[in-house]
Amino acid sequence: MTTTANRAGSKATMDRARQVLPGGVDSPVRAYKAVGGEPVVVASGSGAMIRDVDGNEYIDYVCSYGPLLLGHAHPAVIEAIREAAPRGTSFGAPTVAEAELAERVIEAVPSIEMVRFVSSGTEAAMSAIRLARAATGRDLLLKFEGCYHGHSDGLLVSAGSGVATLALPDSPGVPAAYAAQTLVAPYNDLDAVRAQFAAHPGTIAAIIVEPIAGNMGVVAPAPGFLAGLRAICDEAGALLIFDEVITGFRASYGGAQGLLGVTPDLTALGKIIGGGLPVGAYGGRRELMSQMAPVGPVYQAGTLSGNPLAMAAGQATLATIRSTEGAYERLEALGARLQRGLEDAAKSVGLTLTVARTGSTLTPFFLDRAPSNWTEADKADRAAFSRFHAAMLDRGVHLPPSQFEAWFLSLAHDEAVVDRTIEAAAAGFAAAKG
Ligand code: KE4
Repeated sequence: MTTTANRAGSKATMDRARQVLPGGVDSPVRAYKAVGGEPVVVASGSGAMIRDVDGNEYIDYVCSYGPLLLGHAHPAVIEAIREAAPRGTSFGAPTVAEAELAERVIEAVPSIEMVRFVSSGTEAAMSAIRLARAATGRDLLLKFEGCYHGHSDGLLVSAGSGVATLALPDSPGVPAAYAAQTLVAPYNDLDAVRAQFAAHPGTIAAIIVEPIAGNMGVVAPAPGFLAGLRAICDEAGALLIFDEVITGFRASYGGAQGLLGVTPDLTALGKIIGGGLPVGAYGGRRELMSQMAPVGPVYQAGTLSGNPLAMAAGQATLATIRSTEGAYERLEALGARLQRGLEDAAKSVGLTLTVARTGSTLTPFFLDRAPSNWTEADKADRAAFSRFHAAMLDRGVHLPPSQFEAWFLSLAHDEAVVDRTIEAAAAGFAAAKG
Protein backbone atom coordinates (compact mmCIF):
# COMPACT_ATOMS: atom_id res chain seq x y z
CA MET A 1 0.00 0.00 0.00
CA THR A 2 1.60 3.31 -1.03
CA THR A 3 1.84 6.04 1.56
CA THR A 4 0.72 9.53 0.74
CA ALA A 5 2.86 11.34 3.27
CA ASN A 6 3.89 14.09 0.86
CA ARG A 7 0.93 16.42 0.96
CA ALA A 8 2.81 19.74 0.87
CA GLY A 9 0.68 21.02 -1.99
CA SER A 10 -2.52 20.41 -0.04
CA LYS A 11 -1.06 22.24 2.97
CA ALA A 12 0.01 25.22 0.87
CA THR A 13 -3.39 25.39 -0.83
CA MET A 14 -5.20 25.22 2.50
CA ASP A 15 -2.98 27.98 3.94
CA ARG A 16 -3.97 30.12 0.96
CA ALA A 17 -7.65 29.12 1.11
CA ARG A 18 -7.91 29.84 4.83
CA GLN A 19 -7.08 33.48 4.05
CA VAL A 20 -10.17 33.87 1.88
CA LEU A 21 -12.66 31.13 2.84
CA PRO A 22 -13.81 30.43 6.43
CA GLY A 23 -11.72 27.40 7.42
CA GLY A 24 -10.53 27.26 3.82
CA VAL A 25 -13.68 25.42 2.80
CA ASP A 26 -17.13 25.95 1.37
CA SER A 27 -18.72 23.35 3.63
CA PRO A 28 -17.57 22.85 7.24
CA VAL A 29 -17.12 19.07 7.34
CA ARG A 30 -14.43 19.34 4.63
CA ALA A 31 -12.07 21.20 7.00
CA TYR A 32 -11.10 18.08 9.01
CA LYS A 33 -11.76 19.99 12.26
CA ALA A 34 -13.19 16.88 13.91
CA VAL A 35 -10.33 14.57 12.94
CA GLY A 36 -7.39 16.99 12.87
CA GLY A 37 -4.68 17.24 10.26
CA GLU A 38 -4.81 18.94 6.90
CA PRO A 39 -7.50 18.21 4.32
CA VAL A 40 -6.45 16.61 1.10
CA VAL A 41 -6.92 19.10 -1.74
CA VAL A 42 -8.35 17.21 -4.69
CA ALA A 43 -7.11 17.81 -8.22
CA SER A 44 -9.14 15.17 -10.06
CA GLY A 45 -11.28 12.06 -9.77
CA SER A 46 -11.87 9.05 -11.97
CA GLY A 47 -14.05 6.07 -11.10
CA ALA A 48 -13.41 5.06 -7.49
CA MET A 49 -10.18 7.08 -7.29
CA ILE A 50 -9.19 10.67 -6.59
CA ARG A 51 -5.82 12.36 -7.00
CA ASP A 52 -4.61 15.23 -4.80
CA VAL A 53 -2.61 18.29 -5.86
CA ASP A 54 0.60 16.44 -4.95
CA GLY A 55 -0.25 13.58 -7.27
CA ASN A 56 -1.14 11.12 -4.48
CA GLU A 57 -3.92 8.69 -5.37
CA TYR A 58 -6.68 7.56 -3.00
CA ILE A 59 -9.56 5.14 -3.01
CA ASP A 60 -12.51 7.46 -2.39
CA TYR A 61 -15.42 6.76 -0.05
CA VAL A 62 -16.52 10.41 0.27
CA CYS A 63 -17.72 10.43 -3.35
CA SER A 64 -19.01 13.97 -2.87
CA TYR A 65 -21.14 12.68 0.06
CA GLY A 66 -23.41 10.65 -2.15
CA PRO A 67 -24.09 12.04 -5.65
CA LEU A 68 -21.57 9.83 -7.46
CA LEU A 69 -23.31 6.46 -7.62
CA LEU A 70 -21.48 5.96 -10.93
CA GLY A 71 -18.12 7.09 -9.54
CA HIS A 72 -16.07 10.13 -10.53
CA ALA A 73 -16.20 11.54 -14.09
CA HIS A 74 -18.32 8.76 -15.56
CA PRO A 75 -18.06 9.01 -19.38
CA ALA A 76 -21.85 9.13 -19.88
CA VAL A 77 -22.17 12.05 -17.44
CA ILE A 78 -19.22 13.96 -18.86
CA GLU A 79 -20.49 13.44 -22.41
CA ALA A 80 -23.96 14.68 -21.43
CA ILE A 81 -22.50 17.88 -19.94
CA ARG A 82 -20.16 18.34 -22.89
CA GLU A 83 -23.09 17.94 -25.30
CA ALA A 84 -25.35 20.38 -23.41
CA ALA A 85 -22.84 23.11 -22.54
CA PRO A 86 -22.33 24.61 -26.04
CA ARG A 87 -26.09 25.30 -26.17
CA GLY A 88 -25.78 27.56 -23.13
CA THR A 89 -25.44 27.12 -19.37
CA SER A 90 -28.67 28.69 -18.09
CA PHE A 91 -31.70 30.46 -19.52
CA GLY A 92 -34.16 31.36 -16.78
CA ALA A 93 -36.73 29.84 -19.09
CA PRO A 94 -38.28 26.37 -19.44
CA THR A 95 -36.25 23.69 -21.21
CA VAL A 96 -37.11 20.18 -22.41
CA ALA A 97 -34.46 18.70 -20.10
CA GLU A 98 -36.41 19.63 -16.96
CA ALA A 99 -39.55 17.82 -18.12
CA GLU A 100 -37.49 14.83 -19.21
CA LEU A 101 -35.76 14.45 -15.83
CA ALA A 102 -39.04 15.06 -14.00
CA GLU A 103 -40.66 12.24 -15.97
CA ARG A 104 -37.79 9.94 -15.05
CA VAL A 105 -38.01 10.78 -11.33
CA ILE A 106 -41.80 10.29 -11.36
CA GLU A 107 -41.42 6.95 -13.12
CA ALA A 108 -38.94 5.81 -10.46
CA VAL A 109 -40.64 7.02 -7.25
CA PRO A 110 -44.32 5.96 -7.09
CA SER A 111 -45.29 8.48 -4.37
CA ILE A 112 -44.17 11.33 -6.63
CA GLU A 113 -46.80 12.42 -9.17
CA MET A 114 -45.30 15.90 -9.64
CA VAL A 115 -41.88 17.29 -8.81
CA ARG A 116 -40.01 20.59 -8.71
CA PHE A 117 -36.24 20.95 -9.12
CA VAL A 118 -34.16 23.22 -6.91
CA SER A 119 -30.38 23.55 -6.49
CA SER A 120 -29.64 21.73 -3.24
CA GLY A 121 -30.98 19.25 -0.73
CA THR A 122 -31.39 22.13 1.71
CA GLU A 123 -33.78 23.86 -0.67
CA ALA A 124 -35.62 20.61 -1.32
CA ALA A 125 -36.27 19.91 2.37
CA MET A 126 -37.05 23.56 3.15
CA SER A 127 -39.57 23.77 0.29
CA ALA A 128 -41.28 20.49 1.18
CA ILE A 129 -41.72 21.75 4.74
CA ARG A 130 -43.19 25.06 3.55
CA LEU A 131 -45.65 23.15 1.37
CA ALA A 132 -46.61 20.85 4.26
CA ARG A 133 -47.25 23.87 6.51
CA ALA A 134 -49.36 25.50 3.82
CA ALA A 135 -51.30 22.34 3.03
CA THR A 136 -52.15 21.65 6.69
CA GLY A 137 -52.42 25.22 7.93
CA ARG A 138 -50.19 24.18 10.82
CA ASP A 139 -46.82 25.56 11.93
CA LEU A 140 -44.95 22.94 13.93
CA LEU A 141 -42.48 20.45 12.43
CA LEU A 142 -41.11 17.29 14.06
CA LYS A 143 -37.59 16.05 13.22
CA PHE A 144 -35.23 13.52 14.80
CA GLU A 145 -32.04 14.03 16.78
CA GLY A 146 -29.04 13.36 14.58
CA CYS A 147 -30.94 13.68 11.32
CA TYR A 148 -29.77 16.42 8.97
CA HIS A 149 -31.99 18.06 6.37
CA GLY A 150 -29.74 20.90 5.22
CA HIS A 151 -28.99 24.20 6.86
CA SER A 152 -32.26 26.16 6.68
CA ASP A 153 -32.94 27.94 9.97
CA GLY A 154 -35.64 25.73 11.44
CA LEU A 155 -33.73 22.53 10.71
CA LEU A 156 -30.51 23.40 12.54
CA VAL A 157 -32.04 21.93 15.68
CA SER A 158 -30.41 18.77 17.05
CA ALA A 159 -29.04 18.26 13.56
CA GLY A 160 -26.63 15.62 12.37
CA SER A 161 -23.81 15.73 9.79
CA GLY A 162 -21.51 18.70 10.21
CA VAL A 163 -23.50 20.10 13.15
CA ALA A 164 -22.99 16.85 15.06
CA THR A 165 -19.42 16.51 13.81
CA LEU A 166 -18.46 19.92 15.15
CA ALA A 167 -20.56 19.40 18.30
CA LEU A 168 -22.27 22.75 17.67
CA PRO A 169 -25.14 23.37 20.08
CA ASP A 170 -27.44 23.98 17.10
CA SER A 171 -26.44 27.24 15.48
CA PRO A 172 -26.17 30.86 16.59
CA GLY A 173 -28.10 33.09 14.21
CA VAL A 174 -31.22 30.95 14.33
CA PRO A 175 -33.84 32.99 16.25
CA ALA A 176 -35.31 31.12 19.20
CA ALA A 177 -38.74 31.72 17.70
CA TYR A 178 -37.74 29.75 14.58
CA ALA A 179 -36.18 26.90 16.58
CA ALA A 180 -39.29 26.74 18.75
CA GLN A 181 -41.29 25.68 15.69
CA THR A 182 -39.22 22.50 15.43
CA LEU A 183 -39.99 19.64 17.81
CA VAL A 184 -37.45 16.86 18.25
CA ALA A 185 -37.64 13.16 19.11
CA PRO A 186 -35.05 10.37 19.28
CA TYR A 187 -34.78 8.34 16.04
CA ASN A 188 -36.60 5.00 16.28
CA ASP A 189 -38.69 6.17 19.25
CA LEU A 190 -42.39 6.07 18.32
CA ASP A 191 -43.51 6.68 21.91
CA ALA A 192 -41.62 9.98 21.95
CA VAL A 193 -43.28 10.95 18.67
CA ARG A 194 -46.72 10.09 20.02
CA ALA A 195 -45.96 12.16 23.14
CA GLN A 196 -45.07 15.18 21.00
CA PHE A 197 -48.32 14.84 19.07
CA ALA A 198 -50.28 14.49 22.31
CA ALA A 199 -48.61 17.61 23.68
CA HIS A 200 -49.27 19.61 20.52
CA PRO A 201 -52.70 18.47 19.28
CA GLY A 202 -53.71 19.72 15.85
CA THR A 203 -50.61 21.90 15.41
CA ILE A 204 -47.93 19.67 13.88
CA ALA A 205 -47.79 20.11 10.11
CA ALA A 206 -45.35 17.33 9.34
CA ILE A 207 -42.74 14.85 10.39
CA ILE A 208 -39.51 14.96 8.38
CA VAL A 209 -37.27 11.91 8.59
CA GLU A 210 -34.30 10.31 6.87
CA PRO A 211 -35.92 6.91 6.19
CA ILE A 212 -32.46 5.40 6.56
CA ALA A 213 -30.41 7.85 8.61
CA GLY A 214 -27.00 8.77 7.21
CA ASN A 215 -26.04 11.89 9.16
CA MET A 216 -25.24 10.45 12.55
CA GLY A 217 -23.41 7.74 10.69
CA VAL A 218 -25.64 5.09 9.12
CA VAL A 219 -28.53 4.23 11.45
CA ALA A 220 -31.26 1.92 10.16
CA PRO A 221 -34.94 2.38 10.97
CA ALA A 222 -36.11 -0.19 13.52
CA PRO A 223 -38.76 -2.63 12.23
CA GLY A 224 -42.09 -0.80 12.27
CA PHE A 225 -40.60 2.66 12.86
CA LEU A 226 -41.43 4.17 9.48
CA ALA A 227 -44.83 2.45 9.30
CA GLY A 228 -45.48 3.80 12.79
CA LEU A 229 -44.71 7.34 11.63
CA ARG A 230 -47.07 6.83 8.69
CA ALA A 231 -49.87 5.76 11.04
CA ILE A 232 -49.26 8.63 13.47
CA CYS A 233 -49.37 11.16 10.63
CA ASP A 234 -52.56 9.68 9.21
CA GLU A 235 -54.23 9.74 12.61
CA ALA A 236 -53.11 13.33 13.36
CA GLY A 237 -53.73 14.80 9.90
CA ALA A 238 -50.01 15.62 9.55
CA LEU A 239 -47.88 14.98 6.48
CA LEU A 240 -44.94 12.56 6.35
CA ILE A 241 -41.87 13.89 4.54
CA PHE A 242 -39.08 11.47 3.60
CA ASP A 243 -35.75 13.20 3.19
CA GLU A 244 -34.24 10.95 0.52
CA VAL A 245 -31.43 13.30 -0.45
CA ILE A 246 -28.98 10.48 0.36
CA THR A 247 -31.19 7.39 -0.10
CA GLY A 248 -32.95 8.50 -3.30
CA PHE A 249 -31.78 6.22 -6.15
CA ARG A 250 -29.17 4.78 -3.75
CA ALA A 251 -31.12 2.52 -1.39
CA SER A 252 -32.92 1.26 -4.49
CA TYR A 253 -33.96 2.80 -7.80
CA GLY A 254 -37.16 3.80 -5.98
CA GLY A 255 -35.23 5.05 -2.94
CA ALA A 256 -35.76 3.91 0.65
CA GLN A 257 -39.53 4.11 0.17
CA GLY A 258 -39.24 1.69 -2.72
CA LEU A 259 -37.08 -0.66 -0.67
CA LEU A 260 -38.99 -0.45 2.62
CA GLY A 261 -42.55 -0.11 1.35
CA VAL A 262 -43.67 2.94 3.37
CA THR A 263 -45.17 5.80 1.35
CA PRO A 264 -44.54 9.42 2.38
CA ASP A 265 -46.69 12.38 1.35
CA LEU A 266 -43.68 14.39 0.17
CA THR A 267 -40.12 13.42 -0.71
CA ALA A 268 -36.96 15.53 -0.80
CA LEU A 269 -34.27 14.43 -3.27
CA GLY A 270 -30.80 15.63 -4.23
CA LYS A 271 -27.26 14.35 -4.83
CA ILE A 272 -27.58 11.41 -7.28
CA ILE A 273 -30.30 13.12 -9.39
CA GLY A 274 -27.72 15.77 -10.28
CA GLY A 275 -24.86 13.39 -11.01
CA GLY A 276 -22.50 15.70 -9.11
CA LEU A 277 -23.94 19.00 -10.34
CA PRO A 278 -26.06 21.17 -8.01
CA VAL A 279 -29.59 19.73 -7.95
CA GLY A 280 -32.31 19.09 -5.39
CA ALA A 281 -35.95 18.24 -5.89
CA TYR A 282 -39.15 17.82 -3.91
CA GLY A 283 -42.27 16.02 -5.01
CA GLY A 284 -45.42 14.24 -4.04
CA ARG A 285 -49.08 13.88 -4.86
CA ARG A 286 -50.40 16.20 -7.57
CA GLU A 287 -52.97 17.79 -5.23
CA LEU A 288 -50.13 18.81 -2.91
CA MET A 289 -47.61 19.95 -5.51
CA SER A 290 -50.32 21.94 -7.33
CA GLN A 291 -50.36 24.28 -4.34
CA MET A 292 -46.93 25.56 -5.42
CA ALA A 293 -46.74 28.85 -7.33
CA PRO A 294 -47.56 29.65 -10.05
CA VAL A 295 -50.46 27.16 -9.90
CA GLY A 296 -51.15 27.64 -6.22
CA PRO A 297 -50.19 30.28 -3.64
CA VAL A 298 -47.15 28.65 -1.98
CA TYR A 299 -44.06 30.48 -3.14
CA GLN A 300 -40.66 28.97 -3.91
CA ALA A 301 -38.26 29.98 -6.66
CA GLY A 302 -34.66 29.66 -7.86
CA THR A 303 -32.53 31.32 -10.53
CA LEU A 304 -30.72 28.11 -11.39
CA SER A 305 -33.49 25.64 -10.62
CA GLY A 306 -33.65 23.06 -13.41
CA ASN A 307 -30.28 24.18 -14.73
CA PRO A 308 -29.79 22.53 -18.15
CA LEU A 309 -26.29 21.17 -17.40
CA ALA A 310 -27.43 19.74 -14.08
CA MET A 311 -30.49 18.22 -15.75
CA ALA A 312 -28.27 16.65 -18.40
CA ALA A 313 -25.92 15.20 -15.78
CA GLY A 314 -28.86 13.88 -13.76
CA GLN A 315 -30.55 12.36 -16.78
CA ALA A 316 -27.36 10.60 -17.84
CA THR A 317 -26.82 9.32 -14.30
CA LEU A 318 -30.30 7.88 -13.87
CA ALA A 319 -30.34 6.43 -17.38
CA THR A 320 -27.01 4.71 -16.78
CA ILE A 321 -28.14 3.31 -13.43
CA ARG A 322 -31.40 2.13 -15.01
CA SER A 323 -29.56 0.37 -17.82
CA THR A 324 -26.94 -1.27 -15.59
CA GLU A 325 -28.07 -4.85 -15.07
CA GLY A 326 -27.87 -5.85 -11.41
CA ALA A 327 -26.59 -2.43 -10.27
CA TYR A 328 -28.09 -2.63 -6.79
CA GLU A 329 -27.16 -6.25 -6.28
CA ARG A 330 -23.59 -5.30 -7.13
CA LEU A 331 -23.61 -2.38 -4.68
CA GLU A 332 -25.05 -4.66 -1.99
CA ALA A 333 -22.37 -7.31 -2.60
CA LEU A 334 -19.54 -4.75 -2.51
CA GLY A 335 -20.96 -3.18 0.66
CA ALA A 336 -21.22 -6.57 2.34
CA ARG A 337 -17.65 -7.44 1.32
CA LEU A 338 -16.32 -4.19 2.76
CA GLN A 339 -18.36 -4.55 5.96
CA ARG A 340 -17.13 -8.11 6.57
CA GLY A 341 -13.55 -7.16 5.81
CA LEU A 342 -13.59 -4.18 8.17
CA GLU A 343 -15.13 -6.24 10.97
CA ASP A 344 -12.52 -8.98 10.51
CA ALA A 345 -9.68 -6.43 10.37
CA ALA A 346 -10.83 -4.79 13.61
CA LYS A 347 -11.18 -8.17 15.28
CA SER A 348 -7.67 -9.14 14.16
CA VAL A 349 -6.22 -6.31 16.26
CA GLY A 350 -8.68 -6.73 19.13
CA LEU A 351 -10.48 -3.47 18.48
CA THR A 352 -14.16 -3.00 19.40
CA LEU A 353 -15.96 -1.91 16.25
CA THR A 354 -19.42 -2.21 14.73
CA VAL A 355 -20.03 -1.58 11.03
CA ALA A 356 -23.54 -0.27 10.36
CA ARG A 357 -24.54 -0.64 6.73
CA THR A 358 -27.45 -0.38 4.36
CA GLY A 359 -26.52 -1.31 0.81
CA SER A 360 -23.75 0.95 -0.47
CA THR A 361 -23.61 3.26 2.56
CA LEU A 362 -21.83 2.23 5.72
CA THR A 363 -20.27 3.63 8.89
CA PRO A 364 -17.73 1.83 11.09
CA PHE A 365 -18.69 2.91 14.61
CA PHE A 366 -16.06 2.77 17.33
CA LEU A 367 -18.73 1.27 19.55
CA ASP A 368 -19.63 -2.23 20.70
CA ARG A 369 -23.01 -2.22 18.92
CA ALA A 370 -24.80 -0.45 16.07
CA PRO A 371 -26.51 2.68 17.42
CA SER A 372 -30.27 3.06 17.02
CA ASN A 373 -30.30 6.80 17.71
CA TRP A 374 -28.10 9.87 18.21
CA THR A 375 -27.60 9.39 21.97
CA GLU A 376 -26.06 5.98 21.29
CA ALA A 377 -24.06 7.13 18.23
CA ASP A 378 -22.71 10.06 20.22
CA LYS A 379 -20.94 7.61 22.55
CA ALA A 380 -18.59 6.52 19.74
CA ASP A 381 -14.85 6.96 20.36
CA ARG A 382 -14.10 10.07 18.31
CA ALA A 383 -10.37 10.01 19.14
CA ALA A 384 -10.03 6.44 17.88
CA PHE A 385 -11.89 7.37 14.71
CA SER A 386 -9.53 10.32 14.18
CA ARG A 387 -6.45 8.10 14.48
CA PHE A 388 -8.04 5.61 12.08
CA HIS A 389 -8.92 8.35 9.58
CA ALA A 390 -5.34 9.69 9.53
CA ALA A 391 -3.82 6.23 9.16
CA MET A 392 -6.14 5.39 6.27
CA LEU A 393 -5.34 8.67 4.53
CA ASP A 394 -1.63 7.85 4.81
CA ARG A 395 -2.40 4.53 3.15
CA GLY A 396 -4.31 6.04 0.25
CA VAL A 397 -7.89 5.70 1.47
CA HIS A 398 -9.98 8.91 1.49
CA LEU A 399 -12.75 8.70 4.10
CA PRO A 400 -15.34 11.22 5.30
CA PRO A 401 -13.56 13.17 8.10
CA SER A 402 -16.20 12.41 10.71
CA GLN A 403 -17.47 9.47 12.72
CA PHE A 404 -20.96 10.77 11.93
CA GLU A 405 -20.90 10.56 8.15
CA ALA A 406 -21.59 7.65 5.82
CA TRP A 407 -19.03 6.06 3.56
CA PHE A 408 -20.31 5.89 -0.03
CA LEU A 409 -19.55 3.09 -2.50
CA SER A 410 -20.13 3.54 -6.23
CA LEU A 411 -20.56 1.28 -9.24
CA ALA A 412 -16.96 2.19 -10.08
CA HIS A 413 -15.69 0.49 -6.89
CA ASP A 414 -14.74 -3.15 -7.36
CA GLU A 415 -13.49 -6.08 -5.30
CA ALA A 416 -9.87 -5.03 -5.83
CA VAL A 417 -10.27 -1.55 -4.29
CA VAL A 418 -12.44 -2.96 -1.51
CA ASP A 419 -9.76 -5.55 -0.68
CA ARG A 420 -7.05 -2.85 -0.73
CA THR A 421 -9.21 -0.84 1.69
CA ILE A 422 -9.52 -3.84 4.01
CA GLU A 423 -5.76 -4.40 3.87
CA ALA A 424 -5.14 -0.78 4.87
CA ALA A 425 -7.79 -1.02 7.60
CA ALA A 426 -5.81 -3.61 9.56
CA ALA A 427 -3.07 -0.99 10.06
CA GLY A 428 -5.69 1.74 10.46
CA PHE A 429 -7.39 -0.09 13.31
CA ALA A 430 -4.06 -0.80 14.97
CA ALA A 431 -3.39 2.95 14.88
CA ALA A 432 -6.90 3.60 16.20
CA LYS A 433 -6.12 1.55 19.31
CA GLY A 434 -3.50 4.18 20.14
P1 KE4 B 1 -27.30 19.97 0.52
O1 KE4 B 1 -27.98 21.29 0.80
O2 KE4 B 1 -25.95 19.85 1.21
O3 KE4 B 1 -27.25 19.65 -0.99
O4 KE4 B 1 -28.24 18.80 1.11
C1 KE4 B 1 -28.58 18.87 2.47
C2 KE4 B 1 -28.97 17.49 2.95
C3 KE4 B 1 -30.31 17.20 3.11
N1 KE4 B 1 -30.71 15.98 3.52
C4 KE4 B 1 -29.82 14.99 3.77
C5 KE4 B 1 -30.31 13.65 4.21
C6 KE4 B 1 -28.43 15.24 3.61
O5 KE4 B 1 -27.56 14.24 3.87
C7 KE4 B 1 -27.99 16.49 3.18
C8 KE4 B 1 -26.53 16.84 3.02
N2 KE4 B 1 -25.61 15.81 3.37
C9 KE4 B 1 -24.33 16.24 3.86
C10 KE4 B 1 -23.50 15.00 4.18
N3 KE4 B 1 -24.04 14.22 5.21
C11 KE4 B 1 -23.63 17.12 2.89
C12 KE4 B 1 -22.15 17.30 3.14
C13 KE4 B 1 -21.84 18.71 3.53
O6 KE4 B 1 -22.61 19.30 4.32
O7 KE4 B 1 -20.80 19.20 3.06
